Amino acid sequence: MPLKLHYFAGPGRAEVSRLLFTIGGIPFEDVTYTFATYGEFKPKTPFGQVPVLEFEDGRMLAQSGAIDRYVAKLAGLYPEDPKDAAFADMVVFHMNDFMDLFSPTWQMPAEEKVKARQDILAGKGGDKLKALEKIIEKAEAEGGGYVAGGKLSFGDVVVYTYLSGITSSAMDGIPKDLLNAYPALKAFRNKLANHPAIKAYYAAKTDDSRASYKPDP
Ligand SMILES: N[C@@H](CCC(=O)N[C@@H](CS)C(=O)NCC(=O)O)C(=O)O
Repeated sequence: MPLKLHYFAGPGRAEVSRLLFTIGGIPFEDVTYTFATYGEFKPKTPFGQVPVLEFEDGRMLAQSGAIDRYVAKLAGLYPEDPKDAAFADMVVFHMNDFMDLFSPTWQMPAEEKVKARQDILAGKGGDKLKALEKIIEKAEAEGGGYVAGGKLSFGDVVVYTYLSGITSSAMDGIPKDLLNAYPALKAFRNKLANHPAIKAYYAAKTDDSRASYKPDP
């Protein structure tokens, strides 16, 4: 029985785990909900939220950070060296901080949302992308092109997923060419998008929400 990953159909907070399973060649069941069907599953989850990873014995693991790290370990994508793991985590927490800046915008009316997101990118959000770009430039120059341990890890997959998601159709108000202002981030995202397993995964996806996850044209 494969592990079951429960979430909505869009990328959201389950996409990193989906990719880690895919890159690791680990079969899993991608159980997806609509807002209409989710209501029945919600009470079965530990915190009334998804994503949730369901084990063979029925136990449910919640919190995307815990699920991602567990799946990364299964897939051999969580660095074994504690220092490398800490540097991968550092980048992941930075990406979480970046996305958290946008949390208050989700419930805003359309016009206010667009303005708020543009303001974030002109301020703290842009600062965080610039800081990330320095890390990626250093990784390319000295770290074998990856954020930790000189090889692909869960940290890289998180950076790729968030950089792809920020310019997706789900993020109104963010210019779709945002990464043109951050050439190292653009090149890094495109490198990951061309990883054979990632590329094949998105080649099979036709939904609008995943168009920005594909390789650059
Ligand atoms: N910290 C949690 C947050 C989970 C979360 O906010 N899930 C949202 C979807 S992205 C959810 O379940 N919303 C529906 C609900 O709360 O009933 C995680 O990272 O897993």
